[in-house]
This record gives sequence, C-alpha cells and structure tokens, in this order.
Amino acid sequence: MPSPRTVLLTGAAGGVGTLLRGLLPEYGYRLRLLDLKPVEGEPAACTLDLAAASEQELDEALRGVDAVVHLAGISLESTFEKILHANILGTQRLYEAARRVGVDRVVLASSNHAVGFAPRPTGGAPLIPVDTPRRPDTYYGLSKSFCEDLAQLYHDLHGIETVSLRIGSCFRRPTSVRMLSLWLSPADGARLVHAALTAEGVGHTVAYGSSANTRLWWDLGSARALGYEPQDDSEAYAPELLAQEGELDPDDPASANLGGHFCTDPPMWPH
Ligand code: NAI
Ligand code: 15L
Repeated sequence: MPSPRTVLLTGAAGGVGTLLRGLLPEYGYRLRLLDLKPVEGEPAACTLDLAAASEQELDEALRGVDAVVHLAGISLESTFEKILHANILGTQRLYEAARRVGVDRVVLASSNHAVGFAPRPTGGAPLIPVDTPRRPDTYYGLSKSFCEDLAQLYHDLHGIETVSLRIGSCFRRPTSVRMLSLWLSPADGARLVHAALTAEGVGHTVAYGSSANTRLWWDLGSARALGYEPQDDSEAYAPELLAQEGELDPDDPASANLGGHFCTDPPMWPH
C-alpha cells in the first residue's frame, strides 16, 4: 500500500485533534478536518455529527481520502445513550462510509479504558500485554472495546485495515502521577499515528499508545512493530508531580488498575 497522503481527521476540534492538526502536516499529510463543532481557524472543516449525518454527507467527507484518523466521540464517561450515539453508532457509520467509498485504512482512537480493570503492574510484575483480556472500566471503555471489535469485523468482512491505538494520556504534559506511566507526548502521538498510517499489512492491529516512559505499565511491542520509535519520557515531570501527590497508594482502589479513577469515580462528559 502506498503511504497515505490525504487523511480525514475526525474529532479535529478536540484536544488530540488540535495537537495532531499542528503536527501531522510535517509528515507530509494533507488533512481534511471533521467535527461536530466548528474547528477554530479552519472554515473549510466539515461540521458533521457522524451518527446523525446522511450517507451522502458521510460519503462526501470520505471520498478522495487515503485514510481516516478517527478521534471523534465522547472522550469521558457519560450515559449509555449518549455513548451509544456518539461512539458506537458514530464509528459504525464512519466504517460503513469507508466501505462504500473504498477507504481502506483507519487509525482508531481506542483507549486504555478498554482494558481499564487490568491491574497495574506493581513490584516487578510483567508489563500489561496487548492481548490482556478486555476489561472496560466504564460505558466509555466499553464503547472503545466495541470499536476494536468493529474494526476487526470490517477487516474480516471488507478488508479495511485498522490500527486501534489504546491511547494512554495524550496531553501537552502529564498532570498526575498516574499519567507518568501513561503519558503520550504530542510529538510521540504524531509519530505513532504516522507509523499506524504507513505500516504495511496491519490487518487489525491493537497497540498501546504512550511515550517511552520510565514508569511504563504496558508493553509497547505491537506499537514498535509498526515502526513507532517513541522519543519522549515523562520522567522529567516526576519530581514535581511526586512532590504534589506522592507515590500511588497500593491500597487505594482508585490506583489499583490501569484505568485509575475511571474504575471508581469516572470523570463525566460535561455536555
Ligand atoms: P475531545 O473530547 O477533546 O475531542 C473529541 C472531539 O470529538 C470533540 O471535538 C467533539 O466535538 C467531537 N465529537 C464528539 N462526538 C462527535 C460526533 N458524533 N461526530 C463528530 N464529532 C464528534 O477528546 P480528545 O482528548 O481529543 O480525544 C480524542 C480521541 O482519543 C477520543 O476518541 C478519545 O476517546 C480518545 N482518547 C483520548 C485520550 C487522551 O489522552 N486525550 C486517551 C485515550 C483515548
Ligand atoms: C481517556 O481515554 C480520556 O479520553 C482522556 O481524557 C484521559 O482521561 C485518558 O483516558 C486517561 O486515562 O488519562
């Protein structure tokens, strides 16, 4: 497969979308932007609700693109009905449009919360493998688990290739001790998405998405196999964050698992 050049970025108005909009063009991509909300400074962006748009609108948004980076959706916990609409129906309708129009590569924003109840490794326990059983910690995590299965189905039935990236915490900087383990720096995020867009023969590949953090909890093997070479490490932020919070308490249920406080008191989608 030749390297994709024109890429549809869904969720372009959001946090990760904004970071990637700035970074992916350096890799030679021409981005087509889509979001429910207007994308600031981008009047040509497509303003669509993926779950409610007509087939014609979706086909127009996808026609002529080489690949999709699918970030759109509710990114925290919410009611099942809202998650069903935005994350499950929205993603299914996107894949259907990809099938109709003939787009055969998707990079899907999955999440650590698809496996949020996997215990975090302590005391020298092995890193969490990518084939650890799915254990969503929320309806949100459940929707990511669904989307990974949807990606597999569309590969098996229709040959659409997907890399499902179980992103840790992709922000400009880590803001908690937990994030020292899960941080995906924006620059590494762009490296990872580029690898996921260009690796050959991915079928449906699941990969964890973080930087090369000293306090890593999971195995980056399948991400590295795509050609991803992380350059960043959250450890530079450790002294400041540890001074504020201390080390994670092994007896605190909110830090027992990969999903952290999502397992006990998940942050709610505000809309
Ligand atoms: P965000 O909430 O900042 O952005 C999501 C965007 O999707 C918003 O701009 C929203 O308007 C748009 N959207 C929601 N429903 C839509 C629909 N039905 N149709 C079209 N657009 C819709 O989230 P963020 O942080 O940028 O995350 C991006 C993706 O990465 C999400 O899928 C999230 O679940 C996933 N992710 C993010 C992580 C992070 O650390 N930021 C960690 C793990 C996964
Ligand atoms: C996610 O999946 C969320 O979208 C993001 O906002 C963070 O909360 C991240 O996980 C995390 O676990 O830190």
